Amino acid sequence: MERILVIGAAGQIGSELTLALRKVYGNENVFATDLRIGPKDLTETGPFHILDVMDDKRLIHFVIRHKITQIYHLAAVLSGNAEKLPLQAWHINMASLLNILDLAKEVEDIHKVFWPSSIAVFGPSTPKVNTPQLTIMEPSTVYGISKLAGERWVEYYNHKYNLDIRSIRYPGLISYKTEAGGGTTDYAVEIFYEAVRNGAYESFIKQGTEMPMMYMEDAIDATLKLMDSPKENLSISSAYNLAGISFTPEQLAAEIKKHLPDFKISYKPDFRQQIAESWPQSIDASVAKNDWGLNVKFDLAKMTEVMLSEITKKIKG
Ligand code: NAD
Ligand code: AKB
Repeated sequence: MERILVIGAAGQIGSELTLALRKVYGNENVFATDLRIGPKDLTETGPFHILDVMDDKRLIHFVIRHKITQIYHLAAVLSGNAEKLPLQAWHINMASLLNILDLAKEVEDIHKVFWPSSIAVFGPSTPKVNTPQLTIMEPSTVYGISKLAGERWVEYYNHKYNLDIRSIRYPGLISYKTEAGGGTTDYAVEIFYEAVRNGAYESFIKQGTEMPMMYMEDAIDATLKLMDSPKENLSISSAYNLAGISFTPEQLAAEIKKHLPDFKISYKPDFRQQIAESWPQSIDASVAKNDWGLNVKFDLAKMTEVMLSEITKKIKG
């Protein structure tokens, strides 16, 4: 029987991935943990504990006491926040991952780990269009450097200790349940809230800046598919490229206008513009498609329709 620990469960991905894992493995077998209390549907449908991933002693006690067999480690400082406190972000992102990798090495019951990487592993010298799985990687942000170093550590532990740690380079994720956690792609979530609340949005990303994105339902489906695949099908032992949809702020605004004709977008780029410009515009995910059947269902139109209708329900009741 699988017993799953989700770390960072109250965040944008964790608040949805935990519920999806509970559907598969049973509510009582999926332990949601975070530094902060999670939303009601997390705390009321299964175990929820306050746990700091940096506290390695409590972490190992928790894993042994609850007979954990799989870990999903989602806690991290994202790109925008990381630039404000680079050394702190580096420490949190790397020390937490190394805690988990070492736990997987030491505790025999743990037979699978998931840790997300990001399109932030790519940098200004990477080919921008249809970025291949294997290419130049010279990230210029502390977040990207930590994700690239993380990928190398994941591959090292997989090979050296014969472990099964799996990873995906998520693009910017778009969802309505939990607001985004301090990244560069957050504009593409904020825009929907502001469109519904005020009919207008001031974008911190400039017109013409195309970035790879994905609707959360597709990202959760991809994560479950990767984690469920037989190990022998996986040709990548670091992190898989993942691709959903690519768009610019004005393309997203035009799609929103189809539902809210008076919606207005304006532009006031900040420090995150430079981060966005260092990342790819689109990603080649053919290896993920071949190895474990990545299948994307949401295009820009379908995603916009769902986001607007769910956020309208959330805000206006
Ligand atoms: P988020 O910021 O929304 O959530 C992270 C959660 O981790 C938060 O709830 C936070 O309270 C918790 N946390 C922080 N420090 C902790 C600690 N010391 N101990 C325990 N919990 C702690 O982030 P997210 O968007 O859900 O991202 C999850 C993972 O996916 C991260 O590794 C991120 O880099 C990666 N990722 C996210 C995206 C995206 O668009 N959301 C894209 C690429 C990669
Ligand atoms: C961010 O913008 O930092 C994240 C990511 C793409 O990793 N959404």
